[in-house]
Amino acid sequence: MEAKFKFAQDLIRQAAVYVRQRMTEDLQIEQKSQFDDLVTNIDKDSQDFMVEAIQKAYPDDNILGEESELYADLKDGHVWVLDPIDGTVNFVAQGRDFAIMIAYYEDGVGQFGLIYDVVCDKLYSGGGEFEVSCNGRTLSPYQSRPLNRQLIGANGRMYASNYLGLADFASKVLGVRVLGSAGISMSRVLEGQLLAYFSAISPWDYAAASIMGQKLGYELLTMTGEPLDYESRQAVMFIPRAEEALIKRDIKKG
Ligand code: 2AM
Ligand code: CA
Repeated sequence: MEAKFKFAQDLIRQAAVYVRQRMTEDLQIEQKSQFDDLVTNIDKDSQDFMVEAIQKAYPDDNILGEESELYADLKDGHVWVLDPIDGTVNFVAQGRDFAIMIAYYEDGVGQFGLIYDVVCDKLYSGGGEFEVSCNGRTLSPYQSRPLNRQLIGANGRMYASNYLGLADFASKVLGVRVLGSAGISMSRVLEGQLLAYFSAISPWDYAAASIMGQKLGYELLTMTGEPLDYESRQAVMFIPRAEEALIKRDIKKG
């Protein structure tokens, strides 16, 4: 696994160099499911770049990627889960606060995850048999603090509509941050800077953070408290296991 983990770290750094080099080009922007669900030519090219490298190095492995027809079942053997740009709206509108993400599974068991904050040059990686670190600095497991001394991250629309009582819960914490990238938000949770993250996201948006979080005392559940299906887009919460009962008391069952 060591060699694969090293391969993934090298690959994500190369993909970041590739994206950074091309960021100044005129982007070709397309709308997917709705006006705020975007994809650019760089999302697609960055995914192709990673797919090509994985297929060359590991021809028998499967791929689940956001921007192509490569939709392997996450439980089907050796599977690479790719999000070539997480936070595409940030990428397009701000040129910052977007991430590249890779997760690797064997028979449905997460082996390691990587989140690369491209503009800040911060690589979060680890999980499974590997320590979770950011640019070589080991991250500590969650340490409990009072809720009213912590921030949460959330999807702006879900917060604004008080989805399942999210805004009510948010009134008990120090504040809400809407960062626009699931990967960057969840990396802040892993750092202990955000207590939790609430959003409606897909496997490629949460796989890497979920694997790393397991190691540091976090878990990813649907907002109604069930395990995820690892297939569709779902309303999820990425929370410390130690605060699960407290959070579930406030986030209402659907
Ligand atoms: P993406 O940029 O890879 O699509 C924005 O709130 C966060 O939610 C981003 O991490 C975004 O990932 C994710 N997201 C998932 N599905 C989305 C959708 N249909 N529309 C907008 N953002 C989506
Ligand atoms: Ca994406």
